Amino acid sequence: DDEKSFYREKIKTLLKARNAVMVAHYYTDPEIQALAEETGGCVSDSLEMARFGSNHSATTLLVAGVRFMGETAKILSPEKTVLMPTLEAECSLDLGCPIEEFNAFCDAHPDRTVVVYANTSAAVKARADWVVTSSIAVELIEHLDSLGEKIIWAPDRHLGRYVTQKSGADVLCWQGACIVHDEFKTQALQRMKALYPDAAVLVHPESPQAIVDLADAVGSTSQLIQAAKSLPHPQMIVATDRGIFYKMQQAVPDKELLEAPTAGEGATCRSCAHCPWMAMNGLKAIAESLEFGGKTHEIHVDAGLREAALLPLNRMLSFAA
Ligand code: CIZ
Ligand code: SF4
Repeated sequence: DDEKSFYREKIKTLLKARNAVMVAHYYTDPEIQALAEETGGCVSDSLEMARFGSNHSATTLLVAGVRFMGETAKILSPEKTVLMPTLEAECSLDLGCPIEEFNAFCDAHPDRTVVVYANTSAAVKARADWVVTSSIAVELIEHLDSLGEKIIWAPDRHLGRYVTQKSGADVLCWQGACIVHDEFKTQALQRMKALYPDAAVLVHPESPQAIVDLADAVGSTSQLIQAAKSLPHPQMIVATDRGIFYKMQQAVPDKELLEAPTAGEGATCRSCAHCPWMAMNGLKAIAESLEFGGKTHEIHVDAGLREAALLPLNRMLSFAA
């Protein structure tokens, strides 16, 4: 692996030269998360990525994740240069909620408070009253419900259904889905539970209802890592992107982590639950983004949109604080 160590060294040198810090999502490949840790950056969920990036003294942020994470970093830190390994790393939730249609949806229900998931474009955030991540979604919807507010939730229908059930709030839901979590298969998971009777099942709420129903713990990425620590089970069947195994295994070195099955009958899946856009954040792409920056790697957000999107984002950060 000469090539990998070549790029790792190159990235370390370029990070220093550019006064840059790496912020990586839990779903990126293990070698990317390891490099972020080794170079003083952070590995976390999108909420913590946003916070870490805006508080850090570096003048350039290298965001290893998908586009909405780079946009969020830029909105919070307009004075910083925000680079991404590729500008083509999308998210099916973001893609499934185009601003024109979303505007029409909101316009049709002017009496509802608009809450959008972090996995959205800057334009959709700009239209929202609140931005949330899955780690604070239930709490925020409960809070708004207690104020008597009716809600529009977008874009993830599974997470929307989950927070609706948890909070009992009046929620009108956009029908988007995450292509990774949508693929977990109920019958295969039931068979796997039978095979591993001592295992706990950990599920991200972007998963279908029937998968959530089989869970011992449901939560955001950081909450699932916490659950792996606090549950007594020696094995964990995990229904979220397998990128999470890197930090989860650090947290529970003595426990066995198993991927929840996605496709196919019977057999457990060894390589399905991984976001193809997260996987675009390779070492070579990171090195190139730091070396060349500019057109192909730098995130820009229109000034008007930025100002409008900053409001609901800051609300999220204050609510989560
Ligand atoms: O599924 C995702 O992309 C997640 C979990 C994003 C986040 O909030 O960290
Ligand atoms: Fe989007 Fe799903 Fe990929 Fe997360 S895992 S970035 S929600 S497509």
